Order: sequence, then structure tokens, then C-alpha cells
Amino acid sequence: MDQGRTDIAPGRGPTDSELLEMYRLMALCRALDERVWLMNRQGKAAIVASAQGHEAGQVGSVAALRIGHDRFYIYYRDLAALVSLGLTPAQIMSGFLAKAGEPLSGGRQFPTHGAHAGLNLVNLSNVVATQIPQAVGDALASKMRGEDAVTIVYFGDGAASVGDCHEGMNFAAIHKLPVVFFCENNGYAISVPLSKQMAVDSVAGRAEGYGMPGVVIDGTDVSAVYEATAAAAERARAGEGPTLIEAMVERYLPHTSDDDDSRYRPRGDIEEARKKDPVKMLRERLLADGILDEETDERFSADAKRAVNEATEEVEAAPHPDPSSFYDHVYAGDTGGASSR
Ligand SMILES: Cc1ncc(C[n+]2csc(CCOP(=O)(O)OP(=O)(O)O)c2C)c(N)n1
Repeated sequence: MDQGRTDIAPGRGPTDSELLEMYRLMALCRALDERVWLMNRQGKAAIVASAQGHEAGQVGSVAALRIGHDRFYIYYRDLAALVSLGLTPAQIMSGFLAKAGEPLSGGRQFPTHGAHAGLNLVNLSNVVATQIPQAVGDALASKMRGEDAVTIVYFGDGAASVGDCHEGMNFAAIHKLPVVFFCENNGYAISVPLSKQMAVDSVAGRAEGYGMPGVVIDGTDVSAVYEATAAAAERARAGEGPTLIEAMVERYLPHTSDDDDSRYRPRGDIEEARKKDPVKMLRERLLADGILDEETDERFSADAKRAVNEATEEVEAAPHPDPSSFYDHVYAGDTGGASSR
């Protein structure tokens, strides 16, 4: 699982305390993700694209970067990246219920979409792969300004087949831009399996064609993710250009809450995927290594449950955005829109 690793220096691995914190965050992500899925089934959340099975990829990569300094272009499946960036369960949940005060779009967008200036976080569109050239453009701006920010852009294996991905990667490699391309390969683009998505073995293998290193890593192993991202960020900061990381992750649930995966995915496939549960695997590893004890684990689990229950109460009671704010943040300045009437 480490094709192509020869041409990037190994990155720094996480410390024990970083591992423990990543486990705490992953347990919180799982609890929040399970709750919003349930809220969809209760008719409260319009749509959910679950991050279950992707947690180590998202949490491990954010942890290897500098929050508030580096730039994060996420996509719809990145709930765990939002938790890692410091958004609270209530803030994230308010996007799923489209409530007022939601920090990314004011509750006006698909969940997890919008932007957060303080966190250099952008997720402008649900149109697959559009975030890739946007991120590359942002990295070009940071290079031109002489800033040392690294831009990471997340996308799925399906997005890797879109033209935007090719254009973004090619441009970033030519101009040696400080970008980390982070592909969350869960084996499916809705119902389309990898074998119908590409005729080559890996997304990362394409990196050579652009002139940048590409690495395939186990995206369910938070340490491998952290290390690869740290190495890619170091390359980017040193002016050596972009890296393509292909993190092999699992998708246990249908593509979104609107999808019925029983029409195209054998049940045995999901059972196999669940054996690689990143939260469970990290828990077992940390217990075995003496980094986590049962008491701390129970506390993390109780804290996560409490945080999610409190968020549920708060967000269910919160109002929807006031219709008079309809045009807020759509145009700069006075548009003569509903909010100014
Ligand atoms: C340009 C474009 N084409 C099609 C769609 C419909 N669509 C939404 S998600 C998706 C699958 C993307 O799969 P992948 O990139 O592997 O990410 P995953 O959902 O598996 O994490 C598709 C085809 C879209 N949103 N945008």
C-alpha cells in the first residue's frame, strides 16, 4: 500500500497525545454522523452524505496541517474534517437542519457547504471536482503573495475522472504550487464501482503523468494519513510543489441518505468494509499500546454522546433563517434585495 512513496521524504508521525486527540475527535465524528443520519430518517435533516469509514482520512490529514493558516477545500462527505477544524457539533448539525446562525452559509446551502474565512475553509459547490481548480487557484494566489500556506483539497475517486481534476493537477504541477491533493477513495462514485471508473490500478498512479509524486495509503490508518499529509505539506512549503495522496477508505452507508445501495452493492461487500472501521481499529491499537485506557475511552464516548445530545436539543429549537435575510452574503453591498426592504 505504499506505491510511489520513494520520491517523498517520510513525514513526521503523530505523537501519543496527538493520537489520543485524533481518537477523541473520530469518536465524536462518528456519534455526530450517526445522529444526523438518524435525523434524516426522522424527516428532520433533508440529506446526509455520511463520513462513516472516512474519519481517519479526514481527521488525520487536518491534524497534520496548521488550522487557521493552511487552506482547506473540502467536499460534501467531509463532516469529520469540519469537526477536526474546530466546528462544534451544533454548528455542523445546524447545516443539516438548515437553521439560522449556521457558520458556513447561514443554513442556506447543502450541509457542510459554504465557507469560513477564519478557518480558510471553502466548500462552494456540490458540483463534483469544482473544488480542485478553485483550490489550485488559491494556492497560486498564496505563492504569488509569498505566503507559506499549504492548500489541501479533498475529493472522491469519482471526482478524479472529471476534467477539472486533470486541469487542476496539471496546472499545480507546472507551477509547483503548494497543494496537497487528497483523494478519499471509497471504491464507489454513487453506484459506479472503481472498475467502471478507471482502467488503471490507482488514482495516485496518474501523478507521474503530471510530474508530481503520488502515494497510495491506508486511509483507515490515522497514523499513515497524518504522516503522508505531513510529508506532502513539507514538500509544498519547501517550494517543491504538489503531491497526490490517495487514501483508501470505506463507505459503509449508501452514497447519501437519498440512495438505495442494495440495488448495486452486495451486502457482503459492506460487511467486509465494516471490518476496516477506522474508529474501532484505532481504539484497539491505542488500548494495546497503553495510550488509551478503558476509563478514558468511556469518558470520550460519554462526552461525545452528551455533546451530540446537547447539539440536537439546541439545533432543533433554533429558528430557520429569517426570510428577510434571503439575499445576505449573496452579493457584496446593497442589492436592494429582500433584506434591505
Ligand atoms: C459534475 C457532476 N457530475 C455528477 C454529479 C452527481 N454526483 C454527485 S456525487 C457523485 C459521485 C462522486 O463520487 P466520488 O467523487 O467518488 O465521491 P464519494 O461520494 O464517493 O465520496 C456524482 C456523480 C455532480 N454532483 N457533479
